[in-house]
Amino acid sequence: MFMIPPTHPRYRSLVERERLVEGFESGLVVPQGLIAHGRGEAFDYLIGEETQEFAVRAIEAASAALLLAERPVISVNGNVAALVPEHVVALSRETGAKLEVNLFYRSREREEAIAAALRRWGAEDVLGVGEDASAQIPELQSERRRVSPRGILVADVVFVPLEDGDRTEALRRMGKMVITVDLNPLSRTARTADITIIDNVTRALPLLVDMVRRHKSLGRDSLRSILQGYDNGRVIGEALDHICKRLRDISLSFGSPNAHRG
Ligand code: PTJ
Repeated sequence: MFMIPPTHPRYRSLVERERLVEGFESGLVVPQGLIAHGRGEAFDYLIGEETQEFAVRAIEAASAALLLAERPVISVNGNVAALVPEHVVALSRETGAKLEVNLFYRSREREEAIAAALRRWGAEDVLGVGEDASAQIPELQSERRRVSPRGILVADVVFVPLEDGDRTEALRRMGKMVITVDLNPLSRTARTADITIIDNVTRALPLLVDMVRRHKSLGRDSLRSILQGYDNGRVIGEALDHICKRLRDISLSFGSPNAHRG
């Protein structure tokens, strides 16, 4: 990995880039994944590169949903395998959710490389590799339609960090609850999912694992009331308000005469 000095003001962000470049060189990440990360970085910049209150509330709801689920599945793509493999494996262990490889740019080599990356962090069963991805999500044309009959096909709750809108819509049409992590509150996935964690996956995943550990001592009724009190539309609205307010404050600090308006 290219050596980034820990004192660099953008250390965290630069290390993430290095992890993705390494993931690209080792066959986990596609070039398109690097572009997708760049879009995420731009939104992270607007959000302030810190986990905000609206994301914490979505993390609480996601934790409750995963613990209440009967057949939860975590869908893993190349970027997620490069950035947070240890945390998806920990989340799977804490919630009992199955891990399934699901790729937009699917190839057998990438499926196996991603499964191996998860196994290095202690994953045992990784679904969605080779013939295991033998079932199909109806009405979906992309490679993401291929799923495991033991995993996503029969799941009641599917966690799909960094997803594309088509599959989110298709999974919802199948009656599944969809949880996502997406820095872009305007993306189709963000707007379609049941629970949208608007945060960087590198910050959100460790927080989600901690939340699940804390929530495990709660009864099912308490978890249900967390979920029932959650409003995803409101969370997206708050994320957009937060970005607007931040931009107005910054604009004001530069002396914009119009910044106080709106
Ligand atoms: O590994 P594959 O073949 O499944 O392909 C994975 C990518 C990510 C390339 C594929 O799913 C894709 O093209 O995704 P999109 O449609 O570009 O959507 C990715 C979304 O994730 C965008 O809305 C980005 O803003 C967001 N995003 C990117 N990096 C992060 C992120 N959200 C949270 N944390 C990030 N680090």
